[in-house]
Amino acid sequence: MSVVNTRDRTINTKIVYYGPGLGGKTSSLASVHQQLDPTGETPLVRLQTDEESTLFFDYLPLALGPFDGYRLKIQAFTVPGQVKYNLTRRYVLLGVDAVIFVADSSPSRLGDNLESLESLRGNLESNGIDPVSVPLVFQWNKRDLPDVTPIETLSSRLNPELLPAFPTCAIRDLGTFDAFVAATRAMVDSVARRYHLSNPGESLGEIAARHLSSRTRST
Ligand SMILES: Nc1nc2c(ncn2[C@@H]2O[C@H](COP(=O)(O)OP(=O)(O)OP(=O)(O)O)[C@@H](O)[C@H]2O)c(=O)[nH]1
Ligand SMILES: [Mg+2]
Repeated sequence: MSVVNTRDRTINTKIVYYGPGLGGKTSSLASVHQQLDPTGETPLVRLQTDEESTLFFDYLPLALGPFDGYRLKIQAFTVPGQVKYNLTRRYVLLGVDAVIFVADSSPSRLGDNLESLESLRGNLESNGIDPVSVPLVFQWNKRDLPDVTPIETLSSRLNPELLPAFPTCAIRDLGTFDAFVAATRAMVDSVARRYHLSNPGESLGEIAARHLSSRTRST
């Protein structure tokens, strides 16, 4: 759950990458990190990996602003996608403010994507969070593979509500940053509504999205 510190005007938030094992969550966060911080000033922390798979989580802290008098801190995490690590996933989801669901576009993984999305809803509910209240953004990852599930199919099976969705190729930095900006925008708007932080004209989410985008243009 986000915390707004009105004394030092800091908004603390948490974004979690969720999705089936080996779908590209770690690669997506690494891609965003690479685009925001090419020199690696703030390292991406990878807690325990086994070959490629995440066994605990990855973690990247980000600080933005000040804008409209506020500093925005984002803690970005990935969960381990392997089915057996559900308790860890539930733990990493504690206090989440927005989720980026990384779906694997390989046709053979459609069922795993569906199962993972179901587990996301179940884990949020177990943590006392109404899944509908958490901003959700989709990545249709691995679009570079020769054989992929059509986007219309992914969309109708996983995203019938037509939430923001981005075709991505995490290993080539395609689409990952746009997905992260969309999640940040929706998250900051949602936090602003919850804490009654208003801004005349442009929404705080829009301003945060603009600040994020300018971070990559200037580097
Ligand atoms: N072709 C292709 N391969 C990708 C893409 N994104 C990730 N991969 C590869 O898929 C494998 C798994 O990627 P990870 O980012 O580790 O996947 P993950 O979702 O973090 O996996 P877990 O930690 O087990 O949940 C790696 O070999 C990546 O290089 C992509 O867009 N295209
Ligand atoms: Mg991983």
